[in-house]
Amino acid sequence: MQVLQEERAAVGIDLYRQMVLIREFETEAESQYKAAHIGGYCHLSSGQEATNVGTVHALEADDLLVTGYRCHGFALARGVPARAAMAELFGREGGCANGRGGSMHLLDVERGFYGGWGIVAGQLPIATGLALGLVRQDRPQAVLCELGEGAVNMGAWHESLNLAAVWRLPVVFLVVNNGYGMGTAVDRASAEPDVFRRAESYRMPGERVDGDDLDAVIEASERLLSAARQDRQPAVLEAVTYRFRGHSVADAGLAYRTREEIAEREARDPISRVREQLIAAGASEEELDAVVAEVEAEVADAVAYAEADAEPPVAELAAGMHAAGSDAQFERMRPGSPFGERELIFDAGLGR
Ligand SMILES: Cc1ncc(C[n+]2csc(CCOP(=O)(O)OP(=O)(O)O)c2C)c(N)n1
Repeated sequence: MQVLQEERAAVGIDLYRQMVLIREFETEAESQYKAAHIGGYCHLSSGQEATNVGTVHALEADDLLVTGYRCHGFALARGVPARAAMAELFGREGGCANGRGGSMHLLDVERGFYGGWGIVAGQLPIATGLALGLVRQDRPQAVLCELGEGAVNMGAWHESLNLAAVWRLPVVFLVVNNGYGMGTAVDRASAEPDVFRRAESYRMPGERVDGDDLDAVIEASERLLSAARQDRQPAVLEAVTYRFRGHSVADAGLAYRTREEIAEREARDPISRVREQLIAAGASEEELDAVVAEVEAEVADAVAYAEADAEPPVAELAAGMHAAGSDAQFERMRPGSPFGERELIFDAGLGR
């Protein structure tokens, strides 16, 4: 395992810990949902952990992350505490969105995680706008925007990639291709099922990576994110992976795929793959078992925390939903205001 050899054993073990945390968290979330302790929808990332952890590992501390609704794994990899994530699933005050978002809308702005969005492709214009914001503030960071392969036929995909390319915005569009958008296989929904090739239409680099190969995910993500930071080069990264569970906890996931297909993919579990690599590189079974035990305790603690936490008071339901308006905001938008086009980013964007 490259990470293990090139960096330090501790890094490889930490990445393994994160992957195990995501799996344990999701397994527990499924039970809690089935016990009706979690409301709304609940989409699990089990099977996709190498993509979650590898892409987020490639982010710098000040980079920004935006995802779709299958967001628990990305949030945990970005460092959102398991307690805050579980409490959010439970709709509690101590949740990372103060109980207002739920499973699909995890949020942690301090860690540069701008959500968790429930509308398919709704996160793309937000990520593109964040990237524009970075440029206008002269900040040398990048945005990583996750979406499912089912989102690439939405208008927001075309509009966002087009603007990202025209304005040279520092954003990497990470398409997590887990084979199915709900129950529809990618080649039944997409005229070009090789999703990474779509980047060509916008004259930006597009790459496909084995999303279950942690090293490969880290390598491609680091390279594309550095090009975004250094040259404002937007890109598409398609990570091919598989979701072990149904579309959401409410879906058994068996109506549109066979048990054999699922078993075949589970046999190539990305977590076992990393574990084998760590053992081959010198880690001991006991050491890795201890990591699993620690994570199990962490997830049990997160559930206990969420159960004990209070629900947000109904009277404060709308707190944090709307920013306070200001007249100045509208003044700036008046026709002929000094906020004319020359103030926008076009000079900076096209001059390069
Ligand atoms: C605009 C919009 N249309 C439809 C839906 C219902 N919906 C929720 S998830 C989903 C499938 C998306 O699949 P994909 O983008 O591949 O992501 P995955 O679930 O595989 O992570 C659909 C159609 C929605 N949330 N938003």
